[in-house]
Amino acid sequence: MKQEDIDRIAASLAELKCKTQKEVEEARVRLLGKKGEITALFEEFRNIDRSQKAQFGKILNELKQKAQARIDELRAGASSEASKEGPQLDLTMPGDPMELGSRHPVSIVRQEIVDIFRKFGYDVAEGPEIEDDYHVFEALNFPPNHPARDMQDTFFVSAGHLNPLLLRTHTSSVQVRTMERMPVPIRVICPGRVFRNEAISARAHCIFHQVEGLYIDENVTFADLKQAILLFAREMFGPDTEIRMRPSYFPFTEPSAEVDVSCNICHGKGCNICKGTGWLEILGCGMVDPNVLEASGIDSKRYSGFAFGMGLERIAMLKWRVNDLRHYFENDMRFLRQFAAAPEV
Ligand code: 2U9
Repeated sequence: MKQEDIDRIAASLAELKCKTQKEVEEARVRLLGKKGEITALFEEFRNIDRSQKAQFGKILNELKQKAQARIDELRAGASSEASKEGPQLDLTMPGDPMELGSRHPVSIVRQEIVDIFRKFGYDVAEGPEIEDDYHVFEALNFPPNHPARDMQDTFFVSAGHLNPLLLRTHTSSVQVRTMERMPVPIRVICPGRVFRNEAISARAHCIFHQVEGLYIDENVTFADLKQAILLFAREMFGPDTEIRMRPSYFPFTEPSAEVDVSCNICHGKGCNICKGTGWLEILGCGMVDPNVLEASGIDSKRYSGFAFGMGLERIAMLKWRVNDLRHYFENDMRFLRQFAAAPEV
């Protein structure tokens, strides 16, 4: 190792000039890269006599630090010199477009349903997702040992006392709270998230969304219910839509029905969406059980009402022919981007 080599490199550092970032990088490689001049001196250093190690070690480390500092200095200068040479940034170029998000299919369907019922004169009400047993079950005429009250079906937040807290299994609790607070006549729809202790599959999820509706007044009949559902179905699925009602059972309505709409894909001929029947199930409904009215302080001799409920994921599946419910919860951009045509307003 020769002192003059070290001196030569040290002197060259002061002389070193670079205009562009590329030149700085080349200089760095020439000096400090794997095969650089300073790196080579460190290789040589390994073989020098022990007696000289302390002296050369110090000199070499200083040289390396100086070289690094000079490179850093040149790098900072190169960018400003480059901008002096001419504009690197063309301010007349169009900016990067802001990426717009898109509405989730469940939100799109919820908004459509809410808009339809708003037009019919319904108000929108919301309520807590963590509810008590009274508003989810007791006030809705669920018997004490109904299976929905079981741990297998409902997520409990606190158990063991008279009125445990739980995650609501339907938005009916919001209608109960509306009945407690608002005077009759009541016309309300309640969109919201609900929770059921179910195994996740293509057709079921432990979280999903509902819109439920309630109409209470004097002389409300099953004919009013049928007409309201028919008008809704025609607004939602097209003016040629027909409905049919099948008898059903819910603790909170009597009589109760499940409603199918005519399949707007095959128009009754039978396809794989309607499984060859020509009908698609979209909601459940019924006349509010007098016990439910009375539980919330409404005189069931004077007033009657109807109620209905639908699952939004199911309606969105029919609308866009989605075959697996899990797509709605996985936030896969390839799925969500397909609904980008309708930005949130
Ligand atoms: C009150 C009184 C009655 C709401 C109703 C249904 C029928 C129904 C299901 C549809 C699919 C739930 O999402 S789903 O699993 N709902 O079939 N819901 S009547 O009845 C009420 C609600 C509140 C005070």
